[in-house]
Amino acid sequence: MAMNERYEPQSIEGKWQARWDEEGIFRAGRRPDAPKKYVLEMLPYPSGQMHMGHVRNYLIGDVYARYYQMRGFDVLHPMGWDAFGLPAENAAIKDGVHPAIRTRENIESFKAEIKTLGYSYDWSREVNTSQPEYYRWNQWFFLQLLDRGLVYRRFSKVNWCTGCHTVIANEQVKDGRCERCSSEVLDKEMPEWAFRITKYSQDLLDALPTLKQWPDSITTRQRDWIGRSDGAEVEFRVQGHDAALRVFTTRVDTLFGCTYVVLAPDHKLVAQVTKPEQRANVEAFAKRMAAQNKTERLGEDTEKEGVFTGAHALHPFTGQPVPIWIANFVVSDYGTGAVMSVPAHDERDFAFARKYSLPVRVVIQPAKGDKLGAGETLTEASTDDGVLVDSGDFTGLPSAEARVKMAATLEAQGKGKATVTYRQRDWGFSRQRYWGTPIPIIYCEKCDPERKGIPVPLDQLPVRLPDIDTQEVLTGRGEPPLAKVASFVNTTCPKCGGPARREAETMDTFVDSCWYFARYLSPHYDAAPFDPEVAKHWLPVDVYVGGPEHGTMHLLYFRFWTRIMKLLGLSPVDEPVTRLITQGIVNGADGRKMGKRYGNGVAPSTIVQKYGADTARTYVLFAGPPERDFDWSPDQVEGVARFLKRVWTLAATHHASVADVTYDGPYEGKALETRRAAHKCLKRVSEAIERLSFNTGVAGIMECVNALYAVGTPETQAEKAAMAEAMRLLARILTPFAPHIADELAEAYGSKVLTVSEAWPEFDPALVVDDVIPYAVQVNGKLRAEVRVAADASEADVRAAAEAEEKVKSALEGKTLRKFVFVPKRLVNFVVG
Ligand code: ANZ
Ligand code: ZN
Repeated sequence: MAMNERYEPQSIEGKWQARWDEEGIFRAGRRPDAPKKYVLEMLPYPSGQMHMGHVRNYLIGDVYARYYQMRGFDVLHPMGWDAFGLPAENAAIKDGVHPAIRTRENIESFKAEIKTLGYSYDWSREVNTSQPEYYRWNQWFFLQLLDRGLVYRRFSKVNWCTGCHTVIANEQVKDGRCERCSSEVLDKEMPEWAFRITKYSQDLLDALPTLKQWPDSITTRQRDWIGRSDGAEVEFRVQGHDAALRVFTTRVDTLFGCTYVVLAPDHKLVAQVTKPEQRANVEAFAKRMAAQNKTERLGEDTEKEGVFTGAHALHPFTGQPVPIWIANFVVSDYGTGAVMSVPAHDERDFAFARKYSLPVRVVIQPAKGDKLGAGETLTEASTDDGVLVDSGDFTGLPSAEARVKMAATLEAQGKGKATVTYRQRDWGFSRQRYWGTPIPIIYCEKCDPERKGIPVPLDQLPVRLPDIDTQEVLTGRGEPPLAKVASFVNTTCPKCGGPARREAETMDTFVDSCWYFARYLSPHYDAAPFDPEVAKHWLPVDVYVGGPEHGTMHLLYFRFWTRIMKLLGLSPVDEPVTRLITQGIVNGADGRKMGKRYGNGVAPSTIVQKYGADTARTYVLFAGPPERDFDWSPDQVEGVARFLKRVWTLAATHHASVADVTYDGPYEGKALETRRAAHKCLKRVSEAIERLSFNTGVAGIMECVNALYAVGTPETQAEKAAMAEAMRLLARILTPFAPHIADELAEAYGSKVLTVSEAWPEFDPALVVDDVIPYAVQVNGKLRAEVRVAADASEADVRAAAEAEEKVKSALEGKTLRKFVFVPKRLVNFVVG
């Protein structure tokens, strides 16, 4: 077949995409006996348009999917839609378009755009989380978890916007006011549904070291997020009350240095212990704290402040009374909501003690160096471990040992114990929103007067999201939207058959993304969320690609969920993903994150239309290592377009004379050079893909093409055969990056099959040994030795090799080096005096 002289991506790309579709080349399960690879990218929220971040995300997965397919694996590479969520609902509040309609339209246009880039998706497994076929399983999971005590209803503090009359997210609170309407935001106690993820905190933490192929930055963030803290609880009795308060401390060794204790302003003991003369003060302070946004209140730069309650607590060991304060820096939902303050050994406590003239008592002396003076003379807290002083029976013990002994003594006396506290909280997942999964709960006044909630029987799932009059229901204020839909909320009680009301709240969309990766395995299975037999084959996901911003929420939630799925006998594994790749940000040409905010966006469609998908793909992969950010460069896009044109021209120029040549060796001279260029490229690209360095892979192909141009027109049979071989190899090497041009070249050079179904070629080791160059080694211009080093060795490498030669060593001995001369690829000269 003759080759067009000009590279016209627009005329070939659609054709190959259609061929891939027709042949079903990306269907998983085509090689049932081959080992599997499950390659996955985080499923997108279908906003109207795809941006470069998406393009990059999917490309990283695509390179692996195609590469592994060529490596002989049975590859699963699916795509779907995180279709529920706020943006569609907020848009509906603005313009009245039903979220379902908008979402459907968005999916259509998003999908059409994705398709222009030639990704290797198995579309037969497409999943849409807003379909009852999908979300009914969210409801099923909810009921299973409820059964096992892993879902519960709790009261918790939420941000309540006094203008919108609704709960808003932390991110929507700006300086204590609502981002949308600027009204005041208050902390409010509201009932909500929560998953008991903290039951798995330790397990999620313990398994982090097994995630060997996750970026350290992500596992570190998860470790911090879970925030295990080993310490002790210590009980202080309240003077004159039949009450006790418990503090949590990580430094029980400093217990004798405690000179006051502090309760959170909303601690339940505050009202009980506060003395009448302090009540007004305390109440005013607590009220001010309640009105303050928590993140602000706890900010590092926020001035520490508090008030005395008038009450005293009794030190558990000495019986001495210490004053009880309340202060802004103690939070009620960490530890026990109360702290023992040790100003001599804690910076925060020290500043507070100085501010309010509270005593400072030194109980830890540094193990080495200067001793601390009396508490009154300190200018700062001494926070390191050391040796205990003035600490009763524990005096003289090192801190670490004291912690163990003091906790044991407290426990023996019934005054405390060693404990572990976690920063991680349970996952509150109910939302006052319409566009999400209805929570399958019914409230019946007769059977359930406490409003605990009666589960919807399993055979009544799915609880379908009702159609609504958008204008009437989605107002953005007041009750959850579903509460306004009478046909939905009014139902009958599953227990007594009497009138009852449905739960009007819906689930956080993070529930949807907890298990979608398993739904792809059997997307239409209707006996369970997915077929556990099929899951045995495909799980875990081998490669997962997504943004690092999901380090804690999604990536922690789905690890939790995978454990749940194991518990339910569905998942064969505890951990969902073996290798995690977090891609860097695509910045605009101005170095700022590409997007609407800075008006520096480049639409993928314009690049595809102007240069073709292969250029868009190759450029994005070439622009930097997948995990690093890069700045968009129009010049580099042009450069990559020119490179692909050069590939084409090379192939087209030699096509007529070399494509049909048969020859059986030997190869030398130019022919050998041609083969060496191709095989070295193959080696380099294979290694680059394995170690996630796609940019150097592309660079390797560019160099190879330059080398093939440099050898000139093939003349002998050997040269022609070598060139034809190089072109065939090049086509296959290009497949993960620029698959359309790859298939076109392969076909022109005689291939009858799609490149992705061909094996990834093996390089010939004999052809990739690096060239070795001899260097003359001189001392003061006189030849002393010759060293042979790799052609690309650096000056330092050559010098080191030269200095290692015996003859050179002795010539340099006792002399002072004045100068070192380096002539690349020829000689080095040591000038000594
Ligand atoms: C006495 C003490 C002495 C403390 C000392 C530290 C140093 P992490 O490591 O983050 O767990 N704390 C405990 N509960 C608190 C709460 N609800 N709000 C604010 N602070 C709280 O921190 C544990 C330490 O934070 C605890 O140890 C306690 O102060 C404080 F030389 O107790 B420490
Ligand atoms: Zn009832």
